[in-house]
Amino acid sequence: MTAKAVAEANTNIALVKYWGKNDDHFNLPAVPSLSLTLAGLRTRTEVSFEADLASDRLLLNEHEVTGEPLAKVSRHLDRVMRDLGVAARASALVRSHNNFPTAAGLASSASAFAALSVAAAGALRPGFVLDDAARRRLAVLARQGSGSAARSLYGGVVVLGTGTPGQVDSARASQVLRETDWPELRLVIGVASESAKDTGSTDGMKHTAATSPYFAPFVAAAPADLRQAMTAVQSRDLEALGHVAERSALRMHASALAADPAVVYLRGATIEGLHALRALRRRGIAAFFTCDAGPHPKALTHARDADAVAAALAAVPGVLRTIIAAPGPGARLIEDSGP
Ligand code: 2P0
Repeated sequence: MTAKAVAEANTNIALVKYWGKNDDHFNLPAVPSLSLTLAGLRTRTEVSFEADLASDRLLLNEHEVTGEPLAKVSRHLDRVMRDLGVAARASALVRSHNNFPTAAGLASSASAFAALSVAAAGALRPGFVLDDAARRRLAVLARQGSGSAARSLYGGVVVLGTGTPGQVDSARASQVLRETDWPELRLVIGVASESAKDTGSTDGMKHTAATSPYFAPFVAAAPADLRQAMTAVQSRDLEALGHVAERSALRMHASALAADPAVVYLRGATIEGLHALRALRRRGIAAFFTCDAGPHPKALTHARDADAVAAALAAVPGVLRTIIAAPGPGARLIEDSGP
C-alpha cells in the first residue's frame, strides 16, 4: 500500500535575524525574527510511504542523498507521525526539488522542512486539511527541523517568537501581513560566487553563542529590532523597515565576526554590495542591505526601484546574477492520494 502527498513551500529571508538558540534539543530560537516569504523560490516535495521499501530514501533534485541529511529527514517524518498520533509508518521515498539553483548556495532548509512537514502530514493522514490549526502545529514541527522553516508555513511577512527553554511549542510563527497586503515590497538577491564551503548556520550560530562576546548584546537588542520592524510593517514604511533590517543583519554578522575563531560569511561582493546599496540611497533610491549565512548581498526595496537595485548589485564584482522576488505564499498541499 502506498500513501503519498505533495507539498510546496517558498523560501523566506529574515529582515530581523534569527541567530542563536536557547534550547538545542527543541531548536528554540534565542531571539525573535521577522521574515518575508518570497514568491518564485520554492521547494516541491513528495512524500510516499511504500510498504515494499526497506528504508527511507531521499532524492534531492533527482540525486540520491544519504548520511546525516537523510537521517534528519527520517527523524522529521517520525516527529510528524508522533504528533499526528499515528502509531507506525512504512519507509518513505522523499523526492524534493528546488526551482532555484542549489549550487549557488541559495538552497534553503526553510522551504525544505516546511514542504516536508506538510507533505508528510498529507501522506500520513488521509483527508488531511491544512487549516489554521494544522498550519500552526506544522510550524512548530517544521521549526524543530530547521528554525527558519517555521516561517515558511506562512506567506507574506511572518514573525517567529523566542522560545522558552524546555517548552517545545513555545516559539510560534505567525503571519503579520499576507503576501497581498504589501505587494510592492521586493527582495533582490545578488547571487555571488562561492569558493570554499561556508560554515552551516546551525554550527555558525552555536559557535557564535558559545564564543562571541558580542552575542549577548545582539540578543539584548533583538526585541527592540522586532518592535520597530513590526511598527514599520504595520504602516508599510519601507525606509523604517529597511533601516532595522540592515542594522539587524550587520549586528548578526558582527556577533559572528567576534566569535573565536571568527565565523565569516561576508566576502568582497557582500561588502561591495552593501556600499552599492548605500550609494543608491544617496541618490534617493530606497534599498537596504541584508545578508544571511552566505556571501550573497540582498536588498529590500520597492517594486518601482527593483530593476535599478538589481542592476547596481549585478555591477558588483563577484555578483554573477540577480533575482528579484515579490512577497510569496505560505506552504500548501498540492495533491494527496489518501482514500
Ligand atoms: C534567519 N538564518 O533568520 C537566519 C539569519 C541564517 C541567517 O535562520 O539551526 O537553517 O536549522 O534552526 O533555520 C538559518 O538557520 O538554522 C537562519 P537551524 P536555520 O533566517
